Amino acid sequence: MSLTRREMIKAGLLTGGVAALPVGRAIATLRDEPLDEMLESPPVPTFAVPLRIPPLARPVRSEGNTDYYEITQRVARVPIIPGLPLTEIWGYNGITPGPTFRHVGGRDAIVKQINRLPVDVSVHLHGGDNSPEDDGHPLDLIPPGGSKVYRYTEEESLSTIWYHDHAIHETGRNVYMGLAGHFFVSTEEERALPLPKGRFDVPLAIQDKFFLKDGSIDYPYKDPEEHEPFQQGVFGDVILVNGTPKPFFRVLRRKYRFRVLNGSNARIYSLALSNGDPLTVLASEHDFLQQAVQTDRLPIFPSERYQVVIDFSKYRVGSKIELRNLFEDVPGDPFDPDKTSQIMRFDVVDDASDPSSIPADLGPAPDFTGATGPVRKEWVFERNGGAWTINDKVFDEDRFDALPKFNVPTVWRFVNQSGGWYHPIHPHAEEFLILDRNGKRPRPWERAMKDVVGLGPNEVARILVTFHHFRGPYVMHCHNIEHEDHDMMTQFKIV
Ligand SMILES: [Cu+2]
Repeated sequence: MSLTRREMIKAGLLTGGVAALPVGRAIATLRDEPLDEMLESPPVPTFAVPLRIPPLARPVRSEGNTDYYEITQRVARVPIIPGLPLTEIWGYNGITPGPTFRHVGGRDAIVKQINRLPVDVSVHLHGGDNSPEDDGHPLDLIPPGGSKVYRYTEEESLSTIWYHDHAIHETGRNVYMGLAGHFFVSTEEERALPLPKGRFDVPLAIQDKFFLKDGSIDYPYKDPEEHEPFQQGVFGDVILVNGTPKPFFRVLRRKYRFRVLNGSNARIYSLALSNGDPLTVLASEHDFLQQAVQTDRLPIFPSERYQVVIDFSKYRVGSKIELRNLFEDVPGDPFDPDKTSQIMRFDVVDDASDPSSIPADLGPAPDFTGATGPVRKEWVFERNGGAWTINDKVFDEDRFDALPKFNVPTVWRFVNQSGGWYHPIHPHAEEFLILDRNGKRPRPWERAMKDVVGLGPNEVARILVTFHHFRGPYVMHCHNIEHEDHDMMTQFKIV
């Protein structure tokens, strides 16, 4: 009888005592995963489908300071690729991305999640101020036919967050099948700013998937019987924005604010406009930057979010500007970069007046209280004897690897020692400031509160975090979801 991966981890067979792989382009060691020989989506027309904007989540009722929602997770068949049959997705309310929450900070949201899917699920509000019971722990599963009520007591702070599945060892497949949605938290101060609002404040979830000729999404398994996903990360050769493949979006000659989410399992993007003009970044995941920052390339790792403004008043009616991906070499990605270099196109269709503007000073200066304190914990991310490890260990639900103190500013150090691999690291429970990367200041658009830090090859980053919402157990993991599903995940307990 052969042991399953889960049983091997339980038996300790995948931890410790194994020689580390030689440092270098670790991709060469993963040739047992010949994705490129197996997978190729049918041709997908480029810029032929209009961008879909997910509908807003509407409360079923509101009482006092609380909004009540109900979401049903179910199988649906939806048109995705023109010319192909309908595609089966797993969606919140049967759509992907799910409904967008535009939540007023300071109010409570109570969300009943009903599971009508054939699999266990867990819902994580990524970047929310969640108690341990409401955080969507990977083992806090809702079985098929079951439901769970999540209570979100969001403090009044600007947040561009998202909700997605987090079921143990199946998160990659569940998100790839469609279980993801936007969740924005606004503040009174933000609502008073003259930034683009309403239909000019547009969510963009960028994802990549693989499709079969019958229209279905095929989440590839290395070992279908064991539901063993590919360890390197699952990519796709079709880029989707809000569930629409390489869409076009008709814009007016004015400013638009985009909430960009990299909702891909493993793909890193470097966003750029085809005409070379810069993108204006307003905010990280949790805060405005002190001042807007212009960049002609915006790298965005899985699960990172940025608020970006593009001013289309600079372009004549009839202009077509592509949003491109210049990140060509994600380790483990088997696809021709030509297939994944176009994301979407903006078609400038008409004149418009533009009452919006970007204030010269947007956000407060970051609070570095506690930044000079000692490093309280070092976390080393490695590929270790064929397993993804944190401090030489894989996930164990019965183990806590750190006990940070409640409400005490804490410095953690993240070390990527896994050769050529990238790891977007996400501690649950609290946003943080990146203090430095390899001893240098973080990138200009990273200088506000974040909840993911993208570690490049051999990169070392220090973060400053003050856990101040709830005490209790939380997970931290790599947000390359197949790395996470292969147990590059740890637990800490806030005490
Ligand atoms: Cu990783």
